[in-house]
Amino acid sequence: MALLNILQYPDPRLHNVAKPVAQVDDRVRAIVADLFETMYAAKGVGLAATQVDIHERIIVVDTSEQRDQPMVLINPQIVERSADCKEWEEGCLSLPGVYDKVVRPDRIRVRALDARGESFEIDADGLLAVCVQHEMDHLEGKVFVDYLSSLKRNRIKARMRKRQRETEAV
Ligand code: K1U
Ligand code: ZN
Repeated sequence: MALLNILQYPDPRLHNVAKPVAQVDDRVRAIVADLFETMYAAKGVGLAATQVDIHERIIVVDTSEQRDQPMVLINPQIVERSADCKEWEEGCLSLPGVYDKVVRPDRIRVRALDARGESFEIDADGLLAVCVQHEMDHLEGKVFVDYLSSLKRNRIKARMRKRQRETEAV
């Protein structure tokens, strides 16, 4: 297992569109193990392969309080979404310290492959629904700040670039 580097916004690689996984094999399971290790170490509730510069459709989530309900979704697809939407304050491990409100469907049904390559479906609401949609956006090259106004996004971009310059100078 390995702790992977999380790309920081505005790294252009965060906008790559991930490719479907053709076969769930030991190579993919090794990526999944590294994603979980990286997500738990960073104290996140989710992580997409895109965020660690792997452009394949793999996400991991664990929204449980005890941090004991790991879930892997390979080639996830939303097969149903509720008409009613909800606003949540989102964060992202690729934008530490940045939080803002995003409106998304309140409930979703997702179909995906598990780590054995078997298809399953889940109904998600609350934080799990928000997190799965946020991670699926990463696979499309979309970051939550893309939902904000260009004024807000440009301010965030400038703040992140300044922070990166300061880190590099140390
Ligand atoms: O970077 C990521 O994609 C992970 C991200 C997932 C997420 C959290 C909350 C709303 C939407 C998406 C995080 O884990 S952010 C950091 C975090 O630990 C957290 C933030 C809010 C609630 C719970 C946890
Ligand atoms: Zn994120």
